[in-house]
Amino acid sequence: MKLQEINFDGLVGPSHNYAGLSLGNLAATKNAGDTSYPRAAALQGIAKMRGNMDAGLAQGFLLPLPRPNSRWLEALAADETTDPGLIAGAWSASSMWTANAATVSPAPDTADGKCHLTVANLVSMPHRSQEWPDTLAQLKLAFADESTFAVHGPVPACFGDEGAANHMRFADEHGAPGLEVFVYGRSGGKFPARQHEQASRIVARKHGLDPERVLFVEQNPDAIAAGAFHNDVVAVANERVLFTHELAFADRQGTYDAITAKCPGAQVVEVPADRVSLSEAITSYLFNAQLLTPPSGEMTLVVPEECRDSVPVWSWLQDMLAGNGPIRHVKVVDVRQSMANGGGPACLRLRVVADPAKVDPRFMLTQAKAEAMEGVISAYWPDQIDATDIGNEALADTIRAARTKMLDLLDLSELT
Ligand code: SUG
Repeated sequence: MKLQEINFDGLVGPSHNYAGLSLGNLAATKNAGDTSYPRAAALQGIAKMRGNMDAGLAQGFLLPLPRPNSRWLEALAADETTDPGLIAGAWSASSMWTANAATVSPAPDTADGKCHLTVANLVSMPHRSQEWPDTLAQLKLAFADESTFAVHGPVPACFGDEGAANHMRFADEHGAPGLEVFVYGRSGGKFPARQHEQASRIVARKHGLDPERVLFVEQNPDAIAAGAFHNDVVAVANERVLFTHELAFADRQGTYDAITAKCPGAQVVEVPADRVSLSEAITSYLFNAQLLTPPSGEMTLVVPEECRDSVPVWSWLQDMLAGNGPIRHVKVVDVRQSMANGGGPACLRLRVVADPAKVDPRFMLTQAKAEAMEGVISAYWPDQIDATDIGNEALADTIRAARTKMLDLLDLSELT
């Protein structure tokens, strides 16, 4: 059995819109009320997936959830007097950011030798708290092989859990036993700390991780206050490499020391604050990059276009490439529609280390399937959504019909 890293990207849903629902996510609040372009957004996402497949990497996807979410509107007893922010929540396409779908512990790390996934409860943001039941249904389908996978329900709602966005894994190679690092925030700052320490500890216990190969690390409160609402906005790991902003963790040196003690050979690529400020890191999403090992073995950082637009970030990246560090290539992708809601290349994917043959093939991407999906998107995804369109019944029908067409194409109508 060959374990590989498979990236499951969230297909951007036909209801993609900018409603400014996430306090502490500066891009989302800044762009509140702007016109969104769901068709372009979904095509940008597919292009990113295609690029990673071209590089020889295994690629999967997860589908948009039913939106507007009638079950959620019913639970809110929504009517014409209801706060528009709540109605917009029912329309949110936020499940596209699959880094928040679940936390994943690959088989080499767990006591029973299965790959464990715990769906994230996402309780910190009302519009995201409605995601988990439909996400769980999808995970149970994609990872139905019970001899390989164990899919868990969410941790208790009193502890916010935002999934893999606050989880890093270090290993000599993806299929080897790893060190799992859970990053949590402490509340009390001006923005919500979305990952609770207890949620991380519960996930680690449920997954049967060896306490000797787990770390719980606090996020720097200054990073949360600057807009790093998830740790993956300021740090990303791949195999033995940690690519991080200097100010990502509350105890910078203590965190690096603990990682290198438990994962000898770990390398820290740190970007100093005097080269790239926290604010520049958050606007450019330098760290919300995919750090990938293609078959060539040359580690590649997949960054959003916004990094090339930033003089300090681009110049730091050029200096990094000119040196002899472990990250050998930088690839730029256009995910501007997602970025405007605070979701970069890394937010859009959930990493699962597993044998691709054990995954339900309906969730695995091929170039031919990508082309067919692009056809459905081009024909049925709305071109644009203005703030005033949210709540419009005719548009709701268009959105539902578009999703149904995609489920039909992929033979996944049981997700209706
Ligand atoms: O939860 N944005 C998402 C972005 C998630 C990014 N994910 C990671 N960093 N892994 C969020 O804040 C905006 C939706 C709106 O405002 O309409 C939103 O939910």
